[in-house]
Amino acid sequence: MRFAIIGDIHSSTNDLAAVLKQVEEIAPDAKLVGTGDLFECTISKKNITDFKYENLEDVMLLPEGFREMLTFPSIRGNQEERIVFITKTKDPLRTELERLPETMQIGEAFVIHGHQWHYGDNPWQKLSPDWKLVFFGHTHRSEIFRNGQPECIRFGEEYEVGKERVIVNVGSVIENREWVLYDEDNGVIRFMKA
Ligand SMILES: [Mn+2]
Repeated sequence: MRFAIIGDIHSSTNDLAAVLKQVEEIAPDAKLVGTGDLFECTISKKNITDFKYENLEDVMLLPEGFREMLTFPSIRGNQEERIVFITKTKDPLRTELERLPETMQIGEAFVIHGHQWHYGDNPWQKLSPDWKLVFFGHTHRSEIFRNGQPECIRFGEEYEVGKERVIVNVGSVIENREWVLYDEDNGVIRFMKA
């Protein structure tokens, strides 16, 4: 099976449309998987108090037609966590966000947003040793680490996965229009940019 791994969309309709179009052209069979931060929270981290908002529109960007484009399963990012934390409403969207899992397994690989470790930490420090292949996002920068060593990113080229420990940052949809195609059967990934 092939997976198109996309995340850090931050409510950007145009960027998501461009990426989905490229996925459809290059890998129409691929299963879409989200790495979190689908939505943009408009209340910054430093402005969080005990106050609970009752309207989701007051704390997040919900452009027209955007939600309809989110047809794929996703884990949660720090944006979704913040939106849930600062709101109190029966809006079904809040319940949906609250229920997004923290991690997901796709084939042999694991998906996690990446805000769980502090900036500057080695991302693999806090990961289970059983997680040999990990996809994450959060920093909006495409990266690959093989046995802890960073490698140069070349878009469109294949990287072997499945033998050593490989940790992959899939980049961001917002602004960069980056995503990763994971071909489970052939044990390769490809960094993509629409
Ligand atoms: Mn994030």
